[in-house]
Amino acid sequence: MDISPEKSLDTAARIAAESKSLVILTGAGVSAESGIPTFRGENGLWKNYRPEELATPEAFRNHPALVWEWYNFRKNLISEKSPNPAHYAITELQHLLPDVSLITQNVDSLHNVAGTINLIEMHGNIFRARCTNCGKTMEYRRTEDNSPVCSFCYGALRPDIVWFGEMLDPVIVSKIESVLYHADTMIIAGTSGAVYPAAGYTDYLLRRNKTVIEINTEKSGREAEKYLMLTGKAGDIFPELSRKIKSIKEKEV
Ligand code: BJW
Repeated sequence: MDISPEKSLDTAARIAAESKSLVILTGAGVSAESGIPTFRGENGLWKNYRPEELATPEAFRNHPALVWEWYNFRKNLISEKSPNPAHYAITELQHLLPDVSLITQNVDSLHNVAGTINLIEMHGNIFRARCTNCGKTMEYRRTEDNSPVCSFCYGALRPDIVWFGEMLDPVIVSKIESVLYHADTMIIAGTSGAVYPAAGYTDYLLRRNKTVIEINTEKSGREAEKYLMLTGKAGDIFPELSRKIKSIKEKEV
């Protein structure tokens, strides 16, 4: 049976309001309404740039200046952007519900700027760099230099981003595992589910009979008893969800 979008939102709000431990997984679609391009799709970054030429350790080994040029371009673009209503509504959910963790694949820092806590940036952060020699990580906002070096050991710096073929930081992995293990509900938003390991998290929860609510402008086509699709923009749906949860909580007291 097809239920109306409004009914789905009511159902999602009721489920989230009852959640003891909610995990939210976000992707590039959540920052799209801030004016940051997604990776895949019509206007996606990968339409004009090949991932293997820019987002792999081999690319950096072979053409470090080209890779830095691309990251400097994106840093300049991102630093002019602000969080949108989806980012703020997620922070609001953390005030309404007992336990809300956020795992983001985004590297743009916008969840941070919106004040979200319990935040796991699984693919790194574009405003950080890591030394390829001594391994130190540091905040790195400069965008002028296409061959920056470490101020401690003069080794070459690289963006502190997880590229294709690279393992995630084991500390981050164990935090993610713990959050996913304890969650009774997951909201997955603005991600195509094309990249692992994040793409496997939905099934991990569904296999354990937990509820998954997806927010995306495109229907996923996924079918499962405890899976609910909310089709639309994250910047419209998250604030509406938050309003509905607030009203449920107010009626409870
Ligand atoms: C909206 C919207 C709006 C739009 N509102 N929605 C298992 C099987 C096969 C392969 C692998 C596997 N395990 C690992 C791999 C290899 C690889 C991988 O997954 N490859 C796939 C392509 C198949 N994974 C890795 O290499 C990972 N490492 C790893 O697992 O190590 C162990 C290992 C290695 C090798 C082999 C086996 C094991 C690391 C992945 C790192 C990904 N890094 C990137 C690039 C960083 C570069 C940078 O940012 O500068 O991270 S890839 C890129 O994709 C970026 C994103 O975080 C990530 C996910 O993209 P996302 O967020 O989903 O964006 P889009 O554009 O795809 O989707 C946007 C969505 O939003 C769409 O659905 C829209 O409809 C929607 N939308 N507007 C709501 N307003």
